[in-house]
Amino acid sequence: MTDKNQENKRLFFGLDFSQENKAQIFNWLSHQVDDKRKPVLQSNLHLTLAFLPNVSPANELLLIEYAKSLTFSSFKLRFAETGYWPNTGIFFLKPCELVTPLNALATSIRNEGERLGIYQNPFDFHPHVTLKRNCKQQPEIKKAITPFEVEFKEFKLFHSTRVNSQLRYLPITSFKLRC
Ligand code: 2AM
Repeated sequence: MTDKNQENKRLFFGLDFSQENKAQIFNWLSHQVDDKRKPVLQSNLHLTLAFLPNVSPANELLLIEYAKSLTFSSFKLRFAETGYWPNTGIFFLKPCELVTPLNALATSIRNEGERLGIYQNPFDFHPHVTLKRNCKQQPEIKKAITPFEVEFKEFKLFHSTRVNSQLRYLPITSFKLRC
């Protein structure tokens, strides 16, 4: 029998939203955005810091130790704008500005993933919250989202996996940011 814990995993570090923020985003998405494509699962809403595919159990432990050792400060992000990438069809929500601690946090984890030989991301860090994928054109927005601000006091390591054939992002561990 295969031990699931011993298999390589598709992981990523990310920022999670409260249930309240997820419901707020989803409510706006369901009522004010006109597009045939289904949105991502409400519970899956997050902002990716570093994508780490095919991680061995040994490397997972090293990543957790590394994340625990980080001492970045908490930060606030304001969300009011959306965007669309035609090449991937991703429709997303994005923070209004790239704040320094967010960039520093994402850069150090991405660098560590690279140093461990897990993944070298060919793209710069573009913070975004994916709302829909595979949109053939930019979804029509009937009414802009009511701007909101979130203070992020922690980041998480997620396991991207299928549960009952549905893609789910399951938090493995949380790491505190300095208040
Ligand atoms: P996303 O950030 O655009 O939503 C788990 O798969 C997460 O990692 C998803 O949030 C996903 O996209 C992001 N992701 C998937 N493949 C990626 C890749 N090749 N490079 C960077 N991020 C990726």
